[in-house]
Amino acid sequence: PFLENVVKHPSFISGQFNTSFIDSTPELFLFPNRKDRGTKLLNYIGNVTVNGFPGIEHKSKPIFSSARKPKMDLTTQPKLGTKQILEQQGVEGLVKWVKEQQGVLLTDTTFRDAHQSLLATRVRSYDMFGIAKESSQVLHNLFSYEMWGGATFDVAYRFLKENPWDRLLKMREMIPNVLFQMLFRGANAVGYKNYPDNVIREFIQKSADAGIDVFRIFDSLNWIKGMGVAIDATRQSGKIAEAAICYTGDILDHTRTKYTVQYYKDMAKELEAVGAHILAIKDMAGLLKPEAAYRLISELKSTVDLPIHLHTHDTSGNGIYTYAKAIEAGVDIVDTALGSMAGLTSQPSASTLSYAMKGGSREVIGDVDAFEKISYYWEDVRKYYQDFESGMMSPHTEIYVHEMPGGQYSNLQQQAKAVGLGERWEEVKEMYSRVNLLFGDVVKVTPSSKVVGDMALFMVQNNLDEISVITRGKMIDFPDSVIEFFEGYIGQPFGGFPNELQKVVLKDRQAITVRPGELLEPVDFQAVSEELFNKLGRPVTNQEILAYTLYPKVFEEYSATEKNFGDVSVLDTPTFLYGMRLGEEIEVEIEVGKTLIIKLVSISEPTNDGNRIIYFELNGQPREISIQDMT
Ligand code: 3PY
Ligand code: ZN
Repeated sequence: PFLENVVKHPSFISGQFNTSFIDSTPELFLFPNRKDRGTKLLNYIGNVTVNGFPGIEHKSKPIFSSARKPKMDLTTQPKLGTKQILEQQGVEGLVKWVKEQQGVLLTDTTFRDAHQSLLATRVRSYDMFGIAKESSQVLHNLFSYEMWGGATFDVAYRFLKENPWDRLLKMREMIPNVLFQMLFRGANAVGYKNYPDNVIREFIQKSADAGIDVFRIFDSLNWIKGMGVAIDATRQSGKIAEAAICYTGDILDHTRTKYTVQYYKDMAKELEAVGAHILAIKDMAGLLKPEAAYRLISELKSTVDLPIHLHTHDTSGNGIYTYAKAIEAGVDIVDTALGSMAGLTSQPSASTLSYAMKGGSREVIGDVDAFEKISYYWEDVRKYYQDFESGMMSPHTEIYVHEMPGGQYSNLQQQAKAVGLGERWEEVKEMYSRVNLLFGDVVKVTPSSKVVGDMALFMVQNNLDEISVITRGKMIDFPDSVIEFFEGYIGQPFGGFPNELQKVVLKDRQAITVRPGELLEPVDFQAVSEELFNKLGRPVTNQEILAYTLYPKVFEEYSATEKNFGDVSVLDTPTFLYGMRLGEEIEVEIEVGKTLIIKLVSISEPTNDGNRIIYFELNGQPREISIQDMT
């Protein structure tokens, strides 16, 4: 272990050490406590069985049937796809190839936005790995998989207690033939606030190294200045910069004059000028109605020379119709999810769109039977996560009024429940649209949508309205995100801030009008690496340094869980979320070829100090674990 510590130490790796390195670097002698992995997992399982999992109703584990998978030979190489086009012909070659397609290309969002929008981002790597090879075999015609970024980075560490970088690396191994795409929030990276420029650059480079090919870059206020560094970093890394315009309002509603066709055309031209390889229209709330889609795509096609990639959410039920009109107008790529993970706040279904376009002049590129087969798997897996469903059962045209992004709906609902406003969800939604107007009609997408959501929760909770916010504002401590927004720390909204409200929120704070990245000191990664090394008492990777830089507290909590429970990502999802039933036996593959057999034998009544003894069998040997009952 000593040698391992030395060679993994950041100073050693960077060559910044001299002969006194060993004497002056006492951390080298901190050897990881290799507590037996089996015991750690028993602790996790015992704990979830007794105390439950946050957000899951605490009850005996339901019996789930195992997820259906298409039978196929997974040892044969999958067919070549867009990844090979990028490798062989470069970014320009790939862009040219996209433009030459007569049919419509698809991005599959099942691994990212679909579950972010339907299941509060809770789908675990385990379930993705379970179908990755099959997907690679039969979905080889996709333009890309959107499978990383957005909220998945944070949620993986925070709630799923797993490492999102491992997800990316393993998926890359299992899907070598199709481009991987991530959602990148411009200067906010995969977080909720602006980060220094060197963090943005480093994150993009490391994501590219780990397997991301297409970076969909947006700014939550459509502020192009907030996107420049990310676009440049993507180009530097040799990957595809897909710059996004976030769509809001309604271009065909002549009473809404802020976000017009001209506004979107101007933005598209600017994005082309700053180096976009592909233009995305990111309709994060599903507000782009069919006729508006036809008009917008037609206009953009004659404005820029870039392929156009359309993203929508099907909340209103109009998603397929919107795509059909966009396809008629010449859109190149659209985002869909597999049927069982599609619809409502998620993307429209790949198979539905394929059938809709059959026989026309522009068919969907892809095998509809393959979409169906892989969809069965997700239909079964989705059941594990039933407690994270939003409860939305049917199309909601009210989206055209509250304009809430699909990816936010189920998360904000969870947040509302967490602060005791579960019963007042209707009021929260209505307040969301009122806050939007109060803020001057802003683009709402992470993190600006979070600001609007936080303010809506805050106003409902404190019984505030538009007038009392201003009249009583001097006495009110507004949520931090709202203060940061009015300070200009997530960028400048189109048309500026509403002055009166800004003054009330900021009190004696000063607002900035420059790009926050110009003011933020670069992060000293060497110093962060040493800090983290000292905290964790073990060598750290560049990926961990980045995670800690973005989310210090979340990453520390994740590391503490990992220390106590080991790598819990190896557990199947029902066990991870519910623990085990009495008498149940499970198999856990902790590494290739190493499987643990775990049986839950019995659970004692609580002792005087509130602990329960859990009796397991681990590979046939009796094991006892004591767990504090916190229920
Ligand atoms: C995200 O930023 O996570 C989104 O999905 C925005 O739509
Ligand atoms: Zn989305």
